[in-house]
Amino acid sequence: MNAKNSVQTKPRHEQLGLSETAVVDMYKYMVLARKFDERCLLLQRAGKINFHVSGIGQESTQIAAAFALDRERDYFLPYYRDYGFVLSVGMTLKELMLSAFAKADDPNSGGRQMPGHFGSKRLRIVTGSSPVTTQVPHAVGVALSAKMQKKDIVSFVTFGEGSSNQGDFHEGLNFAGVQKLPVIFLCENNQYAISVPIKKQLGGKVSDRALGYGFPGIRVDGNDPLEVYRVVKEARERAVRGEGPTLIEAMMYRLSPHSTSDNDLAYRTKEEVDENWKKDGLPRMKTYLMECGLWSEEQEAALAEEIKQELKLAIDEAERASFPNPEDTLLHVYANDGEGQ
Ligand SMILES: Cc1ncc(C[n+]2csc(CCOP(=O)(O)OP(=O)(O)O)c2C)c(N)n1
Ligand SMILES: [Mg+2]
Repeated sequence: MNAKNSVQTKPRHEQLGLSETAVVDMYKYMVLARKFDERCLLLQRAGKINFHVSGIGQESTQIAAAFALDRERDYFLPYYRDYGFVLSVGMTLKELMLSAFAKADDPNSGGRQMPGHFGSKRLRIVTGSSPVTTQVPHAVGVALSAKMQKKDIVSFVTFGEGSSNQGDFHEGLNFAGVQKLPVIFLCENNQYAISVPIKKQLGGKVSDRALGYGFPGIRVDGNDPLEVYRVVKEARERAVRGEGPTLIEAMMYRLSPHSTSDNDLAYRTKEEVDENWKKDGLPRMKTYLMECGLWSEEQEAALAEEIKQELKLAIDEAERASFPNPEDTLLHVYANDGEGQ
């Protein structure tokens, strides 16, 4: 990612129609998501929260995608590593911490699902479930509804490359292709499905599968937020023009273990992980912004301090909040008054 292709040309974000504020905001969300994630790993090790599934290494794609969508109107079906995405569409640190601490006021599930199982009526984040890939046909259903109601919105769904081998993926993509639905399928290919490396998961490219369903499939460097932004923006424009779905495969690397219950060095080497840290999108974006004169070390330090304070506040509030009542266990499981509020 170079700031300028040549002396004469405009910086890349300007070529893409991104304002200076927007491109700086993208980076701020990248740092916010990273710091949130690192803190959750520490909170889990300290015994304060039970479990965390990290999105470290995937933030560049998640945040760029959010910026390319209509964050006020589109529908979102993110998966469990998408902290960067949900923060970018308006979920607050406090809401995420209430979820991490499994508290009653967690807007995602009232503290009843694992953290990372996002859901927010306010933010049009459709609630997800633990069986991977179920969100894909759900997203297709949302897109069908948008088409029937002639709304110029899209449904956006993410999933891992391991999940792209589930039947739900193929059924969802086929139906979306037949009906030319306004849906964007984003595969966050982090090269592992728990302990199974990409070589043992896929004989070809995930993006090539789109051909069989009759719509474009694009592979992109997931550590290059401006490129991801470009591709998702184009996919959105196609979708609202009525030209149907797009499958995007963003290449990245899962820099953390699968979850806090996993020891990744049982199946991959430290050298391999270290090698992939060199491709991390965060320092790349920082360098880009500095080359454009939009960012400085002073701003970096101020941002880090600001996030530290915000995290402290969110953690204090989440720690003090109440756990769900045991008698509310079946709330939202069976139909009852007041559901879906
Ligand atoms: C249907 C189903 N099968 C298995 C699992 C257990 N499981 C949870 S995450 C995961 C790996 C998914 O890999 P991938 O789709 O590449 O996503 P990643 O975790 O790498 O982001 C598996 C097998 C599950 N949750 N649901
Ligand atoms: Mg994966």
